[in-house]
Amino acid sequence: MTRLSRFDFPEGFLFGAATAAYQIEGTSFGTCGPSHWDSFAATPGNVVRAEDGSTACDHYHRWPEDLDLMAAAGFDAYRFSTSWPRVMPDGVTVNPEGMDFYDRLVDGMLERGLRPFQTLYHWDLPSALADRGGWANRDTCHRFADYAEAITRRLGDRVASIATINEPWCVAWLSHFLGAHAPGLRDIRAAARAMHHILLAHGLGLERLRGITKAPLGIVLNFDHATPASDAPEDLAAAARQDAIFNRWFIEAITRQAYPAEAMLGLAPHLPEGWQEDMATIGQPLDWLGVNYYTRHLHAAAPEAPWPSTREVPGPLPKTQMGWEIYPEGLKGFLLRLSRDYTGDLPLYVTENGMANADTVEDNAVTDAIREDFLFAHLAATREAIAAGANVRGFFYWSLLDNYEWAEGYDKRFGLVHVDFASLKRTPKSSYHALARAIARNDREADR
Ligand code: IFM
Repeated sequence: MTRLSRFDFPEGFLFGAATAAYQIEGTSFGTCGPSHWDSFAATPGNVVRAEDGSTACDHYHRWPEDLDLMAAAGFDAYRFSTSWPRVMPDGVTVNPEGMDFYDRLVDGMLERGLRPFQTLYHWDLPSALADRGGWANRDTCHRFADYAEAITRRLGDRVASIATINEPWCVAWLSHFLGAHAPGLRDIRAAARAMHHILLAHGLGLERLRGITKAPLGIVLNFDHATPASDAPEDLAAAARQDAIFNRWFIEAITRQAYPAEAMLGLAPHLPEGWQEDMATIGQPLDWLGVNYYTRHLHAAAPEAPWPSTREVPGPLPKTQMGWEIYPEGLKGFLLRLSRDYTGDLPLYVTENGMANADTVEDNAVTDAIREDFLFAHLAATREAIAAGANVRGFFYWSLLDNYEWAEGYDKRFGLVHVDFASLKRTPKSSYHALARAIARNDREADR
């Protein structure tokens, strides 16, 4: 496979890696408040071995080493998230220790020439707000705007970019309808409310931040190619329903101030009263859009099941440790579809793309050739999308480090850098070195 380099991308294209607070920091350090992920993980059956984020990668103490790894690889930017319960342990009251931590972290990035790409909400909802109904409760949207304002008043003069929410589909559907993530509900009414409220939180957050920071503001959506399991009309319709729920709901609300009819068929009866009046807030202009892409799924009709009456069918392609099919064409497809149908010239960033693999350390090294192939195939897909007209400005690999993979605990390794969760030792994998060579600005750097 051809291995692209920095010079195959437009001038100024940013290469980075991404992480999220709960997955790496260690919530037992630095007076971080409890979040719904702590209680979800403590409930038997939710998370592999009931693992949680209390230690994670101990990035709270080891961040200088982690940022050094980013800088040594030649990355331009680091996508991280700030933890709401660290900044406001009870969801509303500012914790100076939490603020100071992010202050040091952002300064640490700038000292190393890394542009800070901040995400405000990457799933760690303070327990105090979860207790009051979490994302099913409209009030949480206003509390989010307060948190967004407080942290931005502290960091907004230095961060290069702010995303309000990471992957609203996961926050809402995966967590309130499929029950796979905190709070683990399987309730269509709560799901419909969360589908709307998470977008309202985004809109209220944007409103608050305009004027207090010059950082470009956006949101990070995830997309999963909905492939019909067959050419049968019922399967085509099933895939279209899944596409509407997963891939169209959020982007259409943001860019068209409307929800797709195929999804409204099941969700409209459960939306909060007066939802229409929020659509202008939700659809405020963005400065950029983040695109997270991993895989595709095959969908078939399941007429015996309640709406959306679909089931997943295993696909034939090679799979990652997550069991996700490797399908780089989907990334190119989404970048072009988004540009064509929704975003036009708005800057797009691939804010997450990566794979889990059962990596092991041998002789102090990790060879993950399969991840190298995955990475370069998705970089090639990104470049093809750019050549076909998509305005893509950067690519962030998920993740810098092996980390807490939510309901999968620490089993699934997505990192460019291996983490031994007993000793917390970091070992850069061959994919880290391959990417560092690809993005080196000159030969001397490449030889490092
Ligand atoms: O680990 C997650 C991340 O938190 C959000 N996007 C997908 C990743 C892999 O599942």
